[in-house]
Amino acid sequence: MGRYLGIDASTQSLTAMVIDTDDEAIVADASVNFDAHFGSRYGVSNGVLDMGGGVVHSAPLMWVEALDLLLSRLRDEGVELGAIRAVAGSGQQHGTVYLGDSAPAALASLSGDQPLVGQLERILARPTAPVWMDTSTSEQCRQIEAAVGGRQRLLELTGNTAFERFSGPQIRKFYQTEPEAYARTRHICLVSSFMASLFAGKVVSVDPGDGSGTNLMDIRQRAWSPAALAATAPDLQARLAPIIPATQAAGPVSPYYVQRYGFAADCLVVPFSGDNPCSLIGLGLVRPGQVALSLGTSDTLFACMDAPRYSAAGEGALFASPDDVHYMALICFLNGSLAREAVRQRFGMSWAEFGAALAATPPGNGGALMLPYFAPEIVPHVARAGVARRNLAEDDGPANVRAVVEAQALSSRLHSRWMGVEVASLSVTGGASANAPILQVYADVHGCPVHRFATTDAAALGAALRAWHAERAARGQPLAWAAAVEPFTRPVADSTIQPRSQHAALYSRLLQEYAEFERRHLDSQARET
Ligand code: XUL
Repeated sequence: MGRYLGIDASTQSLTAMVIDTDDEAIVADASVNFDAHFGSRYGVSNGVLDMGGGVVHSAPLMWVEALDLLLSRLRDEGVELGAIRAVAGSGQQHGTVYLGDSAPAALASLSGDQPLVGQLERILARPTAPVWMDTSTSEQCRQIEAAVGGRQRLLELTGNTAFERFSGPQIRKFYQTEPEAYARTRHICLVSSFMASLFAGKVVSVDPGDGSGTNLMDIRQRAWSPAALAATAPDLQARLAPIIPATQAAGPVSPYYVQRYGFAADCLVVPFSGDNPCSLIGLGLVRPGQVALSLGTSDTLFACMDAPRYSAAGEGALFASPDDVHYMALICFLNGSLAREAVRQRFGMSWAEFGAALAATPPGNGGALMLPYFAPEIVPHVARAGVARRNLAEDDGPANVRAVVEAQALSSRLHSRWMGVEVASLSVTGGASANAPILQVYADVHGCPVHRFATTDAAALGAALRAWHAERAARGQPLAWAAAVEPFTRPVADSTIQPRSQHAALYSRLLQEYAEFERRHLDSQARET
């Protein structure tokens, strides 16, 4: 029986998923919501502590407590934890956890008689951990970019310009504002490597997937970059264990899990990675050209790339894939369902009527175009909300429906060009993916088949699949990535929508027109500021 555990340490909850690779099925899952269980004790709301002024932290000891609660739930539900051969995990990206001198010994001597929290409450050199929602590090971002030789240099070196939410700027701010606590810090973990360390009973290194979200990793070498480390804080190298391959097990679980929960002594711990890199695997994107689009409040595009290409215009983030070979692009379009919903509500339509309006209007919309900035946009960067229309009457419901969806599909093609990826297939997830006419527009605009993909937690699934892949390699029976992901990432049956080749030329032309319309709009906004 091949059973593997994936843990997803996200912002608001800690989730476990157990897969059975013989049955090709998810056989158990459980989740602990931080607010519900620990909100009053740790003072968190939506899993975080909003300290004002853009400072947003969370509480590592809360995650420690949540881990015991999660595992006891699985055990009490009768999940046979002894059958699990390996565990891997996914963590919210970018957050940093600061451990003091006592951490290695405390982790190594965990006793199964007591819960984790009492045994680990003194290991932190800083009680709270800044997370990805922290926006208070703009100054540090500019300083790091300047110190490595400029924005472009940091981009070439690490794959990303300095982002407020990334780990390097967080570390620099800690060093600048709390130099004594920084001096007392022995190890800096990411959320992912901290959770892996709890399982392994020793400090587990960061993997390249999450390492690439730090502004500290040389994206080509998949190793810490001495120049980026030096630009961030003194003696940082000594506080970061070397980056390790994501596909190599870090060792067996700590005896704690054997004694307390009945794990097998030889159950392996595989390095945890970031939630987005794990989702790449959980969405089945292991070949260059495979792209997924999650249609949520915002639309997020994930792509597997063969080389570390980056967007000079800041149109997305570049991470290493935890398959240890490829790279991933992550692009967030803020006006996703937000914009579709605004149009639907404006014309009082149900989603079925929205789909019908789309199906009843012609591809290309008779030349009508919309720039759907119902809220400020991330990609392309639009600072102020404002919808622009061309040849489009504001009160024409069906034409506005087509215009918003075509704009989103065209924008996703236009602003993913930097990936240099020939999009071979598009897997669409999220609420709006149930709407076939929306998928038809994406198929026609991208000129590739679009599949509907049902997923509950791609990050936890990706983690479980990574556990399987690494355990097979450790046993000398390596498994190709495509074979590992295939049984768990099949598209919804009969959901594939083919592009209609008769519209290819129309959409190539429309793409140019849309790009021009957008460029003029952005230029005029820039002139106004
Ligand atoms: C990605 C990012 C978020 C976090 C939280 O860069 O900041 O997606 O990973 O989930």
